[in-house]
Amino acid sequence: MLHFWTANRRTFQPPFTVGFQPIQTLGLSLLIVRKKHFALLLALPFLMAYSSGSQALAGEVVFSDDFESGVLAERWEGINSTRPEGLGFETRAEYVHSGKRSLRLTAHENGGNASVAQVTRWFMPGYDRLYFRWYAMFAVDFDQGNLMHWTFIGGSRTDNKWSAFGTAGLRPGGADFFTTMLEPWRNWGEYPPPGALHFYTNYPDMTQAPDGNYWGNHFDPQKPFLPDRGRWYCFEVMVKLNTPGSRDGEQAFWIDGEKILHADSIRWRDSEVLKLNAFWFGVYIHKAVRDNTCWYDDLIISTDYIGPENGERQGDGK
Ligand SMILES: [Ca+2]
Repeated sequence: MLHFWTANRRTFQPPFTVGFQPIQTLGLSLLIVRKKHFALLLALPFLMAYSSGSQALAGEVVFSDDFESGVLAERWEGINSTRPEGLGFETRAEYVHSGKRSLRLTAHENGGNASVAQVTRWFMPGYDRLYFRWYAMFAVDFDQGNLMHWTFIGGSRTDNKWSAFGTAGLRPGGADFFTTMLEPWRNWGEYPPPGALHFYTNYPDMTQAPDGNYWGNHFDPQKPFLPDRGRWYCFEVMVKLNTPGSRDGEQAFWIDGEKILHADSIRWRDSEVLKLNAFWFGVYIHKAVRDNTCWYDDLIISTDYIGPENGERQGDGK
């Protein structure tokens, strides 16, 4: 059995482990998105903020979407799926978290080749710390096999929104990009689908893989969190960029208001030219032998902790 590789280059003892997984096809997908939607992206507004419902929030809302109105292209860019029916609004009540609609992403069966459904949002020039809160549910029959990608947070240059895209397998240089993804990880069959949630992260101090590439390093909580299929969860991710010249960056995630992982002492960048400025919902399956669906609802991106809608089991957000 293959196991991910534990890095030992870190100078502190974090409550998580770091490793890599060999993902070689994501960059191709990103390049396709880039070319296909470039004209559309240029036509969209610079920044749009939306109602975050009745929830009282401490921070500035950078973007929100409850998927209740309009069409996807009004608020999202990089709308991309292997089959046209692979994404859209869901109206069946059992697959809607709030109101009458949610977002459905299906990575369709593709003969064992890669399959994707995704929507992307930029917020240029960007921020130094953001919280990303959303609700999501994996289909009751979700089974990605081994490798997949899920939710992406990226940092591009403030003068080039594309610099974090098409970067799979590369080590960031400090002034070009960084990326982190919250995603389920099966650890080659150790965990039942969809798997244990962790970060898959490309940052300047990351560890090189034996094949010479820089596949995302894993940030795994010591106690794995295994979401059930067919159930809504509240997910929240925080990324705090470091001060250039210091290793004081962080990343953390919560599920249903409970903090699962908080990593610190991260160097994301060496220059202020990199900011947090890209996010996507995506289901990317590396070897798609069946259809795999996720539903999403009630996304809020804010400068401060958000927490679950009902206010129960609120984490400290720090
Ligand atoms: Ca909704």
